[in-house]
Amino acid sequence: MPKRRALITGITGQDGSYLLEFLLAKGYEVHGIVRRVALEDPEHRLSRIMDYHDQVQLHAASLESYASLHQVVAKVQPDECYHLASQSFVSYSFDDEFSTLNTNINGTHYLLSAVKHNMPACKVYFAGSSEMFGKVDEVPQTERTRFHPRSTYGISKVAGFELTRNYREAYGLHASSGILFNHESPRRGFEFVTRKISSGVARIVAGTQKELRLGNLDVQRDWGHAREYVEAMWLMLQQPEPDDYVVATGETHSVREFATAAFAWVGLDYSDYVTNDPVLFRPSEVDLLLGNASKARERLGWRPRIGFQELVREMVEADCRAVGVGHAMRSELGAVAI
Ligand code: NDP
Ligand code: GDR
Repeated sequence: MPKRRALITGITGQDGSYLLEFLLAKGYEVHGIVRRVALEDPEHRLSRIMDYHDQVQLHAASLESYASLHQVVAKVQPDECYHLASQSFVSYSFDDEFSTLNTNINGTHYLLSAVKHNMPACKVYFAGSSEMFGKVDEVPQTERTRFHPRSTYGISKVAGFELTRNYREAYGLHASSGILFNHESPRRGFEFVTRKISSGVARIVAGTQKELRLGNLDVQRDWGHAREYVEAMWLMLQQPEPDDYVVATGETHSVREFATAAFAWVGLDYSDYVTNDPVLFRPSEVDLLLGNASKARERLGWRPRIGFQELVREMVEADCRAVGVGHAMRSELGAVAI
C-alpha cells in the first residue's frame, strides 16, 4: 500500500515538530511548508526538526502568497493537510494587528482554496484556539460556547474557523477545526509565559539572571502537553465526517501557580524572584480558560495523560539541562522530586 502523504504548514514550530515525529512513526510520507529564509538558515530556523531533516521534504512557501501555497499543494498532492502556521503570539497581535490579520486569515483562506482546487479529497486540519472564546460566556468552554475574542489574534482564529466550516459546508471538504487550549513543552517558544518562566528559572539557578519580569499573574489557563495534542489533530482527520473539537485538560491554573510550581522544582520561592511589570499587561486580557473536551474523549477516544506538575517539571528540567545546571539542581538545591 502506498504511504499516506501529509503536508504540514508551520512544521518548524512547537506543534509542527511533534506532529512530524508522530506522523513519521505512523509511516506517513511527510512534507512541510517553510519560509524561504528557513532553508537559508537551517541551524537556527529548523532547530526543532533538525533530527528529522532527512526524513521530511521541505517546500518554500509563504502564507502571504496564494500562488506559493497553490504550487506546493499541486506538487505534493497530500492526503492530509495540517494547517498550523500562523502569527501565534497573542501579545504581538496588539503591536501589529494588520499583519496578524493578513497572515492568519488570508493564509488560511489561501490554503483552503489551494486544497479545494488541487486536491479536494485531501482532509484538512485547521488550528483553532481557545483564544476564540476570549471573554468567556460560560465555564467550562465547549464547542457550543459563544466566541468573544479579545485580540486580533483571536479574531483571526475565529475567521479561520468560519472559513474552515464554510469550505466544509459549501464545497464538501473534509475540513476540521481543533479548538485547542494552551499546550506547552520544552519546545515552546521563549516568548510564551510557561517557557519564559521555565527558562528564567534555569538561568536564575545558573546565576546568569537575577529576576523574572512577568505581566498579569492572576490569569488562568488550561495547560496541556503539546505532544498529546498533536495526536488529537490526527484523530480528527481519521473520522469519517469532519467536525470541530475542543482539546483541553479540564484543569485550570494561574500564571502564579505555574511560577510557584516551576520555582519549587528547584527549591526556590517564586516571590523572591518574580516582579510584576505593567508593560507586559495586555490591553484586553483573556482572564480564564477552562475546556471541556468530552466530545473529543467520546468521539475520538482522546484524553490527556500528562498532568500539570509533570508538564512543569519536564520544562524546568529541560531548561536546566540546557544551561548545564541539571546536576546542581538535584544535589545542591535539594529539589523536591526529579
Ligand atoms: P509556533 O509559534 O511554535 O509555530 C508557528 C509556525 O508558523 C512556525 O513554524 C512559523 O514559522 C510558522 N509561520 C508563522 N508565520 C508564517 C508565515 N507568514 N509563513 C509561513 N509560516 C509561518 O506555534 P505552535 O506550534 O505553538 O502552534 C501551532 C498553531 O496552533 C498556530 O496556528 C497557533 O496559533 C495554534 N494554536 C497553538 C496553541 C498552543 O498552545 N501552542 C493553542 C491553540 C492554537 P517560522 O519558524 O518561520 O517562524
Ligand atoms: P496565550 O499564551 O496568550 O494564552 O496564547 P501566553 O503564554 O503568551 O500567555 C498566557 C497568559 O499569561 C499572561 N502573562 C504573560 N504572557 C507572556 N507571554 N509573557 C509574560 O511575561 C506574561 N505574564 C503574564 C498573558 O497575559 C496571558 O494571559 C497561547 C498561544 O500559543 C496562542 O497561539 C494559542 O492560541 C493560545 O495559547 C491558546
